[in-house]
Amino acid sequence: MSDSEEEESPDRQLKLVVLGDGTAGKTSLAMRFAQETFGKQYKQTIGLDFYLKRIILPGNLNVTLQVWDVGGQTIGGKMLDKYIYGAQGILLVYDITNCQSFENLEDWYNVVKKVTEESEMQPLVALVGNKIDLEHMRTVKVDKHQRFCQENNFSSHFVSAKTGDSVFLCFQRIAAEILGIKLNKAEMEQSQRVVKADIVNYSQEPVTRSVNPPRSSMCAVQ
Ligand SMILES: Nc1nc2c(ncn2[C@@H]2O[C@H](COP(=O)(O)OP(=O)(O)OP(=O)(O)O)[C@@H](O)[C@H]2O)c(=O)[nH]1
Ligand SMILES: [Mg+2]
Repeated sequence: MSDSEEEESPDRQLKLVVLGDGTAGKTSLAMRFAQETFGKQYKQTIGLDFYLKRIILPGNLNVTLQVWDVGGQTIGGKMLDKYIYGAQGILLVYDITNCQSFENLEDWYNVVKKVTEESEMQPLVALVGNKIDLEHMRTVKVDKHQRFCQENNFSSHFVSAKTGDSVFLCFQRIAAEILGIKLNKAEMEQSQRVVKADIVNYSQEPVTRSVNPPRSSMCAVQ
């Protein structure tokens, strides 16, 4: 028996970089995805954190996702370019109840464009509206989100790191898209069901925000 019959194909590795303002929920999203946990207490990310998660895509393809969770305060800092460099996927995350966090994604995206303009491989960029459990407090209209996606060819996602709603699906879709794999409806529904089964009684308390003062005055209440 030859070795090749026994060997599994090696895992594909993808570098995904999660960007966006402080308190948008980047760490919560990464932790929900990689560890299936959520903490209500805000703990600011200083610099960078990493998470690893192995997923299986259709065709029995093992993919290890390296999630680079970048602190919201790194914008304007020297290290941000280095964090973004070599990413196959960028998640631009905002809080649907905080329109400033949406408006400021323009600045984050400008840094991404600057870092990747010279490189041959362009990363997939995903726009992720987080905190959809707080739909009643939404200030960023879905229209605005869709327009931003269409104008820049982003893939579009709405999630709740708190309840887990669509979190696995979001990462799965991004990985599949990067690797050129088409997910069928049944596969997408399946991953949504897996996550929904985890949902337990989280109370809906408003989140306090104390960081990221406005960088633009475009943020009118909708
Ligand atoms: N209701 C609700 N709260 C959330 C959700 N995601 C995150 N939060 C809360 O929002 C706050 C900020 O979340 P973090 O994940 O720490 O935010 P961050 O984007 O990593 O912030 P920085 O590390 O400063 O860049 C915390 O209190 C979280 O519990 C969500 O989906 N729904
Ligand atoms: Mg964080």
